[in-house]
Amino acid sequence: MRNILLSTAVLIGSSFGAFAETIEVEMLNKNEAGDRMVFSQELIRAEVGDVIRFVPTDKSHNAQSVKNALPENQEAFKGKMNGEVEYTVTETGLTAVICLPHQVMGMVALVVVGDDFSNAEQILDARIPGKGKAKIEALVEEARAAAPVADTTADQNS
Ligand SMILES: [Cu+2]
Repeated sequence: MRNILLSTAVLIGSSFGAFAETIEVEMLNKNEAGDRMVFSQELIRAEVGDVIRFVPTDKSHNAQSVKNALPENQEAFKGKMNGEVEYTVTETGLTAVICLPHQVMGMVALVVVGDDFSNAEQILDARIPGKGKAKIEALVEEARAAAPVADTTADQNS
């Protein structure tokens, strides 16, 4: 089993040409801009193989995925209140992340992997209440706007 895991890791590493990273995201009562109840990063760019670690810097928060708002075959996650939790990225696509008690106040984040927006509609249809919904919509839009446009002229010019 261990060998299988190791070779899978090698395959992932070689096909994406980068070392897996750990990305730390803090759960905060207030960020530097003065926004209350927020994740320190709201648009989280990651690659397959990366680990996103949600850290309870302030109390009374958690981090978890939302039903039907993550890539197919990607394992969901749910951190405990005041608990650190890691989300290991295995699939490309979008993942909505919420803090359960504060999603209504907009404490949400969007994980973007591989500039794959194929599940954007599911993310936008996910059941997220209050300001969380509007922020997820804004984050999807922001991520899309910043995504590199497929360069169809590359072959012709070379
Ligand atoms: Cu919270």
